[in-house]
Amino acid sequence: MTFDKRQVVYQIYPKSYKDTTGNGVGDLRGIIEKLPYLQELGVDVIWLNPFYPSPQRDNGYDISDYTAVNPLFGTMADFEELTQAAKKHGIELMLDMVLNHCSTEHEWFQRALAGDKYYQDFFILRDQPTDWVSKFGGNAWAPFGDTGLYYLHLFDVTQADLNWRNPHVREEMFKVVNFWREKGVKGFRFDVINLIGKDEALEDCPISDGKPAYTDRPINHDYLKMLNQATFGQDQGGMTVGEMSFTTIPNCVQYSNPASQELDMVFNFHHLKVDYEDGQKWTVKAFDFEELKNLFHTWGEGMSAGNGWSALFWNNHDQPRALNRFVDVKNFRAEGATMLAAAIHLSRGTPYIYMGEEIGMIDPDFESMADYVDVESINAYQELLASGKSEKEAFAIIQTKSRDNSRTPMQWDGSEHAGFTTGTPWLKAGQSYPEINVEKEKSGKIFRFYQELIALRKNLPLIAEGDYQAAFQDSDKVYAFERQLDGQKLLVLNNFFSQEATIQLPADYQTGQVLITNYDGVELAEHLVLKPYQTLAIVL
Ligand code: TEU
Repeated sequence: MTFDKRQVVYQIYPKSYKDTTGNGVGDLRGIIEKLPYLQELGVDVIWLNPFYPSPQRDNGYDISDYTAVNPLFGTMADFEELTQAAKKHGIELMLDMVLNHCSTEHEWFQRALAGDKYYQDFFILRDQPTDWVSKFGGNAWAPFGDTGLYYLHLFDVTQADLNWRNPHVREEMFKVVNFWREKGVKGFRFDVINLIGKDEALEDCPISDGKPAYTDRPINHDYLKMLNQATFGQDQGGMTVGEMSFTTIPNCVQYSNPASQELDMVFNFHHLKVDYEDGQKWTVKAFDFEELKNLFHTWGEGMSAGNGWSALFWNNHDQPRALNRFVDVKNFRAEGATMLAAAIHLSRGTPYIYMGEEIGMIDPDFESMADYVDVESINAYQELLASGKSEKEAFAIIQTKSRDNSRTPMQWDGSEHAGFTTGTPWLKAGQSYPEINVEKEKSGKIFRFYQELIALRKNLPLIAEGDYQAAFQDSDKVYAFERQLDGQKLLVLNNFFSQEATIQLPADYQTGQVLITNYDGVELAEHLVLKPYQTLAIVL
């Protein structure tokens, strides 16, 4: 059975959600405590970022033991309790599987380093490095002890890429997934899963091609089919999503079309690069609306036509808050937050909400580099200085782009550290917490709007299942699309600007019914004026 398209996923960064022990780090019991809150919101699945034993060099994406709980976050008994308690609240868990690489502290790497040939074949070792660049800066190859060989690390030097060509590695990875399946887990998010299939002969990256030489290799699809068959493919229900780095529509159709028996859905990141100067992350640029609109349309239509399925999202633990990127947050925070929400929750795909998004959380306004913890940000700052930027310029870029922007503690109330911990938080809370927090939002508009959107998807098959078509493609302010199912139609209009925008509404929609909007007193008319950041959905 395929996954349930009415479902909505909520992402929790456990380290920053709720601390029940006072050690400044969020924990599994903190998530148990907040289950009633999540049920009230109406979400069906919670995706937990890695909570396994790890030196935390990349906040848990550097795993040293795949089948245990890091004592920082609690115990296996806490995890089992969380799974049971979540079910009682109608919520399933989705676990993060980091199968492309493991920590260099993992036993496999340690044994390999000590000379064990069996485990050396678990890693990608070469005597000649390629020119590949690590995503966290510098060359992607590091000396493998004193052997004269180099091991591949596409991420941090402490995250060694695993050799999926080795059947023993694949078996180990399948065992990991099955371990968690046996604990009752049916949801899996696979980290950078389109990077696991490396070519036999590794080659330098062609400079002209924006797509690295190790992404979406044909063999990657074979590995996903094997993973599916050996693990979650045997489950009823459940949900799987793959994180795809630098990917393409044809590949994503193949990854997620049910006929391929690979994954249920895919994340891609193209829409979150529309504020990159020349495709470079560590730059500051206003977002390009044309590019965003065109990307949404090409992906929406391409995935619809190919019967693929996308995970829809604005925020995650690797991205600065969308409100700071796409909205005049000083003047229109609530309008912008609700518009952004509708633009994906009414679209074709499965919506993901990143913790705090449902209360309109924003970037934290850190004042010094000392406030940042993220390895990527710290490396990038050094590289920016080395490239000739002044400290002030480099810091301004980190402030805008750092992954820590979304990793700050969840803002529960106006008390110290946003009600996240009674101790000292591992990462400072954002300065906005006295104003922006769950308690205050009870009388606000954003949380309620999310509740409505989640309920609509459950009640209207048109939203969950309908196909996707671009609408008003020429508009320079409004991102609009149509959904269709069995003769029923929905038009969704989203004004992405702080100025009004006019739309010539087709005759049939003038007499349609307003399904949802974020402003009061809407009258449908031929010349429809959308207010700043207005979203308006009309159903026929
Ligand atoms: O991220 C994959 C990835 O490609 C990142 O480089 C992402 O694009 C970047 O962080 C944005 O700046 C996944 C995880 O989500 C991330 O947290 C991990 O650090 C990374 O894999 C390595 O496991």
